[in-house]
Parts: sequence; structure tokens; C-alpha cells
Amino acid sequence: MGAPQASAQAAPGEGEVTALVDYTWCVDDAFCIFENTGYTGSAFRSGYDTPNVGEVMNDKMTSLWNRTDKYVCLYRDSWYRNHMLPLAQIAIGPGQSMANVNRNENDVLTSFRFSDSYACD
Ligand SMILES: [Ca+2]
Repeated sequence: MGAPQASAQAAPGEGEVTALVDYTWCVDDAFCIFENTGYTGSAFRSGYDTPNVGEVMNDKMTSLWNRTDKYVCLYRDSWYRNHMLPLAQIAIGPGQSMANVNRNENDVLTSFRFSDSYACD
């Protein structure tokens, strides 16, 4: 699956969760995670460091889209513990999407935060 097309909508505030979306729910300036492959299912989006994505999306992330101009670091546990390596990457680049993070990193994400570089604690 190719990269999704950007849609022009308002930037998100604090983290928001919803059910049964497609990629268009991921607005400019948000980092978005989706329950299923190809940016579908339940989803969460935020433009801010998120120490816990909440009950609906905890341990559910399978695809993602970074619509911010920063790198994003992903973690298996709350408060940025146990750094993830989706598709063997240290961080998700600005504008990058992954339609399927693959088995090792599937259904484990609990927190994420932004970084100015391709480096994560
Ligand atoms: Ca987790």
C-alpha cells in the first residue's frame, strides 16, 4: 500500500481517540496510530508527547502516520519505557507512514514522544 494522501484539516489538540476511521482522520500536525493495517480501525492522534495512549488503543497499534515535522519515538510501555524499533527504525521520520509495522512491533505500543532528531532515549 502506498503512502496516504494528506488532507487539510485543523491541527489536533490533546490526544483524541475514535473508532472505525480511515487515514483521512489523521490531520496535519498529528501523529496517528491505527488498530489495523492500512490506517483503519480504531485510532488515536495527538500533536503532543503522550505518556499513555489510553485504554482503547493500548497495545493495539498496527499502522501509523506521522504528519508532524518532527521525529517520533515509540515505546512499549507507559512514560516512554522500552523503546520500539518499528521496521527496524529508531524513530518515525517527519511525514512517514507505515501501513504495517510487522509482527515484532504489532499490538504493543503504549506511549510515544517527539524528537528533533533520529535519536531516542
Ligand atoms: Ca504496551
